[in-house]
Amino acid sequence: MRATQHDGDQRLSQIVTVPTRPFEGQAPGTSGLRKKVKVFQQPGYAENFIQAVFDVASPPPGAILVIGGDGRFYNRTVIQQAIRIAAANGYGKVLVGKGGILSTPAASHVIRKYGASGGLVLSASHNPGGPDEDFGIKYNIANGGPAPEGVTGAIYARTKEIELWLTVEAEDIDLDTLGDVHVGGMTVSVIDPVADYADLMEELFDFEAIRRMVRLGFTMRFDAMSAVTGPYAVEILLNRLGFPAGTVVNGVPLEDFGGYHPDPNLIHARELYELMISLDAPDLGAASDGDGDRNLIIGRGRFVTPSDSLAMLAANIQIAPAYKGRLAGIARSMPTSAAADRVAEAFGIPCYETPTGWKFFGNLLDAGMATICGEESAGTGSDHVREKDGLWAVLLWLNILAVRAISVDQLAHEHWARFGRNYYARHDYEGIPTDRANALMNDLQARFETLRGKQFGPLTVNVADSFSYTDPVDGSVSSNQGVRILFKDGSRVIFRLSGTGTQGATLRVYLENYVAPSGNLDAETSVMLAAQIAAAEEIAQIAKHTGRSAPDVIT
Ligand code: VG1
Ligand code: CO
Repeated sequence: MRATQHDGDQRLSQIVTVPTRPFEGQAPGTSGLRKKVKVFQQPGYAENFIQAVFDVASPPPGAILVIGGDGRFYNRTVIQQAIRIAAANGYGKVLVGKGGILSTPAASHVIRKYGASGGLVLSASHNPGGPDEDFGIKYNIANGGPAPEGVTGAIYARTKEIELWLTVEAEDIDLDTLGDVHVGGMTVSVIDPVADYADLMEELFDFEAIRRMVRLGFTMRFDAMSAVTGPYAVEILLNRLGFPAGTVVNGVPLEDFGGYHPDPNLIHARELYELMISLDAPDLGAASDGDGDRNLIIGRGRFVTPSDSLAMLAANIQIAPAYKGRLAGIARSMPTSAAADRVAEAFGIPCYETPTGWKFFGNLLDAGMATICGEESAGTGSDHVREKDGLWAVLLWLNILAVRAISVDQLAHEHWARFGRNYYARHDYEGIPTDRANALMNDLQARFETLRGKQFGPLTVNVADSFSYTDPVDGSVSSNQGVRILFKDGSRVIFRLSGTGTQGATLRVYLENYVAPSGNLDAETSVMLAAQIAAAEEIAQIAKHTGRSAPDVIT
């Protein structure tokens, strides 16, 4: 594993120092550095960032680095650059997925399994791909999870003062052939991107119970959205679980995702949704995003919101073999509905509320304080890796349905009848001029005092503040994580600006209204949220600030 002395000499002799100047705006956002491909194509842009990552990571000699991406346009180019820069920066070994492919959760697993010091995950996730679309680079640390804010902050600081990057003179490697090659003094292993991950899934879940359910006629459609999960879904759902061909659609990863947004929600996975509410609906419909860490769950005639999915999975997770008797705690991001809190309360376990972004779950998972985590944006995961995991969530649903022999719709109704229902929606206003979005948020922040006690239709403001989080493990504080308007009746509206967009600003408005088990559990979401929607407009003056009268996307 370690570079030999001889290799070391060879490496030193081949190192090339390239002078450079800082690029502006290389601050990692909610999930890594995301920009248009054209921005990444500027000479030195990706190299600067990768060098800044390695400067901060300062790998011990011989360290292992994992590299993989979601297969989008420009993935292969950056992988070749990253391999050479890694060789010049003293890494002993790079593990790279064949074809440059590694889903985000698979990359997390590979980092953990092979004791890597970290990894580069090349993805802009749910953002569209192609020469005129988006690319991204994220650094994950040795626990397999996204670098925490202390590290991303240091990387950003480094990009502002960088003067040179290191590389080696070497040809591109063949990414499509499994096996070892050498670059400088470093070994590059091209690995099967699917096998380790599929094995892990088989350890966690009762595959035999799912196979039996399939034999008894359970049907499913999984839409891989022409993104990275295709090969994983084919191996796991078809080869290992026995679902028939045709179960996985859009299963071949494409560099531009077929021109669509690989975002598994009711807008971008419209076709799946329409199938699921039709007479021909299979028992389960599911989809995943560009890099395979999100999941969409739709039962026959029943869409499950991601917030509800987290709560329902938490309530049933101990059915899966790997989680039997070990649900230590639940964690959710602040804008995610409080449905999971009610499960935690009933089970007598803690529920943690973190800022948006998976990096905030890492410490809780490492410390064994949380077993399952989730976000309203279709991310669910557990302590099996340190990323959210789309197929994992689908398999946990399958395991639960197989053992309990009930439908998604039945499970949802049973859950609401016990815990009540958190009606929930997110309204996104995309591509707003940044100064206008900032003005809206600043106006809100300036009015916290006057908002308290004020009435908006049937709602009275109880709390108006800016969410701040103190990590219970390392004590680090993250402030300014979204504006919260909590009403006296327990409903709420949250405002925050997206940290993953690449064009202008995206305003996200999160709306939630809780109904107890004795209330109306089968109403239309938009009706149940009408008062909160009206209050959000009145409080934030969205139309005045943005010139928009309606959101672009409702999820
Ligand atoms: C969005 C989601 C957030 C998620 C992040 C990365 O961030 O809201 O919950 O963790 O995307 O997901 P933002 O800052 O745009 O709201 V992924 O699947 O795009 O890596
Ligand atoms: Co993603």
